[in-house]
Amino acid sequence: MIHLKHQHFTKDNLIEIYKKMLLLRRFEEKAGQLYGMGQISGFCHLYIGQEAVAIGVQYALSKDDSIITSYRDHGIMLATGSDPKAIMAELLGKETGCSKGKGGSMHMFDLEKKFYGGHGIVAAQVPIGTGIAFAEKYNGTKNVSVVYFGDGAANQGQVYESFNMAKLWNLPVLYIIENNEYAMGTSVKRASGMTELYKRGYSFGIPGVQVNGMDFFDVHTAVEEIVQEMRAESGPRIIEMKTYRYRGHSMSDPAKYRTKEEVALYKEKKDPLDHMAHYLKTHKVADDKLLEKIEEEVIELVRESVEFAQNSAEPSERELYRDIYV
Ligand SMILES: Cc1ncc(C[n+]2csc(CCOP(=O)(O)OP(=O)(O)O)c2C)c(N)n1
Ligand SMILES: [Mg+2]
Repeated sequence: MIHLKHQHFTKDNLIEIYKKMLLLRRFEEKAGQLYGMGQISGFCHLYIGQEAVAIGVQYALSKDDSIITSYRDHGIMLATGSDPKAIMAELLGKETGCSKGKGGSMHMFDLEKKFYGGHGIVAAQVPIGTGIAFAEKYNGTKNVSVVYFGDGAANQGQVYESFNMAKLWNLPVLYIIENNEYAMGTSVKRASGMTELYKRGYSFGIPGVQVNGMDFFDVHTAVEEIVQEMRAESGPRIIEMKTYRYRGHSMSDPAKYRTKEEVALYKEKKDPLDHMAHYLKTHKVADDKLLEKIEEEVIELVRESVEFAQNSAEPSERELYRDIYV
């Protein structure tokens, strides 16, 4: 008997999920191209390879749960259902961007989707997201605050101060550690004495699990189960997602710290989109023709977002003094 991983989902759901994953991939590829053409400036960190994490997490949440992450934020923000046009416009520094063209790649924000950024300081989002969980608990909601951070960020001190308070007050915070194997050019093994990052909360009393972050269903199942538990009994949890970034850390990355074979192994054997496409085909949810149609629709969506961004104006000089503290 074939074990169906998608029992929860209708055929239309599954197609929508695949389409979203593909949107993250094609959007980021386009962002990379526009960066190369000089249309995006500053830093730009692509999410390619990690799509199953953001989409798997998103489908297990309710619209009232909040999300916060690092500078590698475009994919996670797209996953929340935020408008690709406003994200692309932000990348191009235009006034129609989600942060009015003043935040750029690392500082995206969408209050309506409860997406609280986009943070450039490694691990800075961890105490902020823990504070959001505090607010949810204080207000008596059943909402969860999802806090993404990387394997590199997992070695920052503020993470552990946050863990302590999260457990002390049993805050509804779900820490998602995206272990993509590298922090800039440093592998986890070169930076961490103990590399099983899901265990990092144990001494604080926070349970943790490790999940294959290259598989949508694995991610979704784990998050759904844990979030259900958290709504019944508030308290922090950790999920370590084992994933991989295909591109360089940022846009200038000599990539001397890993072998071509290692990257090829993930792209060719473990790719989350290939896995999903294969699953859809073998379970007769989609055929090649439908997958091609989805591809065309996604490319059109990305094209429209680029057109919108390119045709938008730059922020006016007066904007320099708006929405700032000084
Ligand atoms: C406090 C601080 N230290 C150093 C940096 C420079 N820096 C930017 S990203 C990064 C690596 C973080 O890696 P990881 O947490 O694994 O996230 P990933 O980039 O893999 O998503 C570093 C050291 C920074 N932005 N902030
Ligand atoms: Mg990393």
